[in-house]
Amino acid sequence: MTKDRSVTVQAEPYPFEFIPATCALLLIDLQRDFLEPGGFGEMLGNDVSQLRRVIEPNRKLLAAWRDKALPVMHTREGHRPDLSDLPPAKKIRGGGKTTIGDVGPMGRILVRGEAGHDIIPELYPLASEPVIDKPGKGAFFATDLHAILQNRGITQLIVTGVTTEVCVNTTVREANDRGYDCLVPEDCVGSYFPEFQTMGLKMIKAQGGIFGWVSDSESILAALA
Ligand code: TIU
Repeated sequence: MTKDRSVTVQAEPYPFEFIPATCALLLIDLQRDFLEPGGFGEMLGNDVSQLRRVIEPNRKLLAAWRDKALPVMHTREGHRPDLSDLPPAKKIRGGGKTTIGDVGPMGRILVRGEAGHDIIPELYPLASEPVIDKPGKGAFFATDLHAILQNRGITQLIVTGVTTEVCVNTTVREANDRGYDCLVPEDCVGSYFPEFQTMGLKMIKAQGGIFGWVSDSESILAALA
């Protein structure tokens, strides 16, 4: 592989062509609060085991990106310890007894610096990989992600992480509106709800790829080899 030459991945609705040097692997919210028991995801009533199947394919994709010194970025959903960036509507949403900012089993829920807010050890960022702390579901809202991508000349994204229909979908839509091509490997994104996993992926690739492309990690690794 030559980093500056285009490679082609089998994808839907049609093959995805990308230049590795300017295509970032963007891992969305692979945080303990979402993937481990006792966190925010479980508090919302979800079965976290549904998400854990994404860890191994993400690990392989991440290893390939690192091996070839291609751009990698991570995001985390969460808020300042004083909760000044937490909209009151988000704080009370769901009507539960314990909400964002309250103390849970892995520290204060979705608060920066707390154990549950951090990225799972299996996919932990290297010091050289930017980590974008985001207060919303989309990775572009109220963050410097767009500036970082532009400064590095990145125009295409492989978007992975959780959850498919919430933070991944929102981020892909935001990226698409800003002119990025997005490819989503279906085995690297997860939902607590099987039907949302299916529909969340269909929405991306429908209508000729209205928001992007869908493929899988094996196809991407094969293209890079
Ligand atoms: N990261 C992300 O998707 N945040 C969520 O709150 N997702 C849910 O599915 N709840």
